[in-house]
Amino acid sequence: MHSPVQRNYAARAAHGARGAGENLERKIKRKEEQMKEKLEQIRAEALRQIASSDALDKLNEIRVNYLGKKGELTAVLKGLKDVAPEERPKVGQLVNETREEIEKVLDASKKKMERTLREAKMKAEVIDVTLPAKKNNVGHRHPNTIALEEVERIFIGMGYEVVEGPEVEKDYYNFEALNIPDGHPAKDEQDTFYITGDILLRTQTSSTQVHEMEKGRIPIRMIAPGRVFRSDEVDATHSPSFHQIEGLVIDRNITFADLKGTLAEFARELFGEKTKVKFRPHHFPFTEPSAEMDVSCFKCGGSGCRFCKGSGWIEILGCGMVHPHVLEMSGINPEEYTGFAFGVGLERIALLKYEIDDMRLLYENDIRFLKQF
Ligand code: 2NL
Repeated sequence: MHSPVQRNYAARAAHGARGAGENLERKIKRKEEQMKEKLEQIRAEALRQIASSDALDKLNEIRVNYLGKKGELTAVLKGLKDVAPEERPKVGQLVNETREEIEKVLDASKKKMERTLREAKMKAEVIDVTLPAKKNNVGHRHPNTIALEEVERIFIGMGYEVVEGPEVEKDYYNFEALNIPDGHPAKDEQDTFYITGDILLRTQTSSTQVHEMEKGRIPIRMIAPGRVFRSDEVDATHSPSFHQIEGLVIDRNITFADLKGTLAEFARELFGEKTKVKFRPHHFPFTEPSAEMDVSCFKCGGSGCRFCKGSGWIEILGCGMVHPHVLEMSGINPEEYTGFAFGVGLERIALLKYEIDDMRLLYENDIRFLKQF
């Protein structure tokens, strides 16, 4: 079907050879020339813009401006209706050729730009595998941990079990079951962190041992290491949270000689085989008799030095025979069984063993400090 306009052209062309038609023919010819010129302009301008664009967005913008639905070439195609029908295929082909050329140059330009970008990116991200590696800062066991593992190793070697228990305890397990009744000076409420009236943060790990005694599986040979809490001001030898290792042995015929032999062996393994021990009478509510054990100074061998403050001895732990009342409260018959117990501060062992003069260093976790042990 011919559109009305096309029919018009056809009619004019038919009369082309005659007088009136000649003018029209020239007009149409000129239109064709104009379009060719226009196309050449578009081509030149597009290629110029492509050549001078330096970003992918710009190329895309050019593509839309020239080749898009509302672009320059589409506009030219719309003008085709004013071209003589027999010239239209030629002009149409010219439009297509122009489109193809712009497209080709655009694609080539895009590829080149992408390659340049990729190369720049790879260059920027290049990894020099010959560079020396960054030093990996590996952690280090804490002096407390080293000391604890040493103590555990010694007691495990003597047939002891390591038992851990809760840090939050009932008043009963921390105090009463250990023969420390209300009003006893050892149960100073100022020194204990209470959570409620009868729930507290344990002040010693004996509570774990009371739980074991209640189970009634005898003999018992155990150590109970763990964190304990006391409302102390921080200084070189105190902290509100520190660690304790308690030990407990219960069986038939356990005597003070067993206590002495065991703890002397412990001291020799921990501080060296030449280490001597001595026991001084003491008092704890939960043991009877009670004692404190000193070890001969492992620095001077006992002759007296700065380390042992000239005495030749260093206080190391508290101990004693488990009080009959303590056994009884946990359901153990004191007529049938006896036992000994001891308690030692883990930080104290670490400070002594590694000659650290301030407990606060143990809690700062400065890797430069920790690495020395
Ligand atoms: C110290 C003293 C000690 C105990 C802890 C204990 C536990 C039970 C029964 C009897 Cl279940 N006694 N523990 C005994 C004597 C001393 O610790 O000065 N610790 C740092």
